[in-house]
Amino acid sequence: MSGDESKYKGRERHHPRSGLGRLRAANSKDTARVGGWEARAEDDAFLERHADHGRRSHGGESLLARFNRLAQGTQAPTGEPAEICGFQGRQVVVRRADGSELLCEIRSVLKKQVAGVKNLLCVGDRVRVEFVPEPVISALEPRRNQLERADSHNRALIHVFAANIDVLVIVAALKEPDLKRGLIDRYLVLAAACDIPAVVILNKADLADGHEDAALYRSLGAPVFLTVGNLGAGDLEPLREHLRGKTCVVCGQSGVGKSSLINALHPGFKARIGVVAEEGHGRHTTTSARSELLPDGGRLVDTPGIRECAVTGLTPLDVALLMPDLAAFHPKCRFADCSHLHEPDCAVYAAAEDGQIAVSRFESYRSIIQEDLVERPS
Ligand SMILES: Nc1nc2c(ncn2[C@@H]2O[C@H](COP(=O)(O)OP(=O)(O)O)[C@@H](O)[C@H]2O)c(=O)[nH]1
Ligand SMILES: [Mg+2]
Ligand SMILES: [Zn+2]
Repeated sequence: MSGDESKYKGRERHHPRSGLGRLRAANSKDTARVGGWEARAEDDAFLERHADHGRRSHGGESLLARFNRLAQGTQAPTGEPAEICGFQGRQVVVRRADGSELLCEIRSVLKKQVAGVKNLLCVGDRVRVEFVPEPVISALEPRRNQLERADSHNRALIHVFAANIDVLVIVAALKEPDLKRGLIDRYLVLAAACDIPAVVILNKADLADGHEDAALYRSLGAPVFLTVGNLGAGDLEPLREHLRGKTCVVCGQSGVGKSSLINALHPGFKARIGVVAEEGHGRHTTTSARSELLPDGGRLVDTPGIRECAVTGLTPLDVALLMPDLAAFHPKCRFADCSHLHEPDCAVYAAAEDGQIAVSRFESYRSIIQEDLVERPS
């Protein structure tokens, strides 16, 4: 057995406290957070129910389905339709149909139903606003999808980063900083887990040849674009065409060229990007997400939570099945629940050995299982 395996088995040792204790501790931290109402308003019964269960322990119902049932249960949508584009303290910033922004309170009956997730509402949510006379969010529209993952501080809770997303835009640099294939693979797993399409942008194509990597990610079904962001060159036009009018969540390490690409794709948007970037110095924006309207009618969603790249809240089997190249070999393993780490007659391991699965992909899988899925003390 490898030392890595013993690390994985050691997950219980990292939990001096019971699941219930961890939930309570996380909750007490939550109430001190900036943006107070985003914290859950849960009760003891909820804590009891969730203490010893995994993330999807909501009676078998996905959180998306649960949110949508809740949304449909809210009163008949009579208010003005709007879209959540940010948070400010305890208030919600919504964008109205004319593009203007409005600070809203949230009707207290909605606040009470937050139990079970870290944040009920998120950027991208479609809501109804009533004026009483101050603007109040009075009803929620069902979500098409949501970008979610187990909260890194309390994995019994789900953190929803954004809703109604068309595409997760994964930006990586081929060089400076070096290409982080493990990061691309983690974002691909996240997108797959949330059933959101992803594209891979291999930027700084002027500094290194990215054709082999482009072929790898294309073979996984992701559209790939090789770009030179600072010059607006490479596959910029096909990329612009692909993203036109879409709601995009852009993710990737700092310095890979995200801002350069956004400016190249949307000249004139620059000023607003600058504003968003400036806010980043404050404490507030570390927990706050924003959605900006793009000139082509799309949305650019910046959600700080996604900068943390660890995959959480999935089982090793989930991860293997969400990686299409590994999943293709999984049924040929001797054991149906093979972790592909140490079992005999493992078809995935064999495929990685003889080059049918890329080394980087198998390495990403192993490191997700052995690093990300192992809970650390918070
Ligand atoms: N050589 C090269 N440099 C780039 C490219 N795209 C961006 N840069 C530079 O990389 C640095 C980081 O870019 P930036 O857009 O701020 O990255 P961000 O942190 O992901 O938003 C800047 O100095 C850019 O000029 C590219 O395609 N090639
Ligand atoms: Mg930037
Ligand atoms: Zn296997």
